[in-house]
Amino acid sequence: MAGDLHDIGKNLVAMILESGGFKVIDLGVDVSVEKFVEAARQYNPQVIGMSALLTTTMLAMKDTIDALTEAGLRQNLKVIVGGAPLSQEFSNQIGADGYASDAMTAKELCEKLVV
Ligand code: B12
Repeated sequence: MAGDLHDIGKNLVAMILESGGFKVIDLGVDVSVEKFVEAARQYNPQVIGMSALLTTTMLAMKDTIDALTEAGLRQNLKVIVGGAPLSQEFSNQIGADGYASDAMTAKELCEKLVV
């Protein structure tokens, strides 16, 4: 997320997803709302995953989901979120399609969401 430089968890999730056969496009760290929207347009992904380790940066997740909806990109797109300060409850509150607390569960979640 914007302002967040933590990437160890994000990298683990990407690695486990790739090992599970998913093609992963890693946008890196400190990813702005605009960059997520631009990437959704460019790559037309089935799932977007957002990772936040700071309580301040997790707030940008809702802004990103709202911006994706406003851009008309939300219909066939699942949004999943994760990171140490998050919870299923927070995921529900911001209108995400799923939350996972670790990389293996993130892979299982993606498998469920893309069928
Ligand atoms: C390592 C670390 C750092 C490293 C990061 C190195 C790197 N390349 O990532 C460094 C030293 C750079 C760092 C910097 C800072 N950090 Co730091 N950091 C940590 C620490 C100790 C561990 C994080 C970590 O890597 N965990 C291991 C990984 C494997 O776990 P994870 O990230 O949670 O990921 C797993 C799951 O959450 C999930 N997951 C993660 N992402 C996603 C995404 C999706 C879609 C899904 C489904 C699942 C998922 O799967 C992952 C794998 O199992 C945490 C403490 C903690 N308990 O989390 C503090 C912590 C996150 N940091 C903190 C802080 C405050 C900072 C700094 C602001 C410190 C400072 N004053 O400079 C800066 C911020 C820099 C920035 N702008 O981002 C605080 C945040 C507090 C808060 N309330 O927000 C914490 C909680 C420490 C603390 N107790 O104070 N940090």
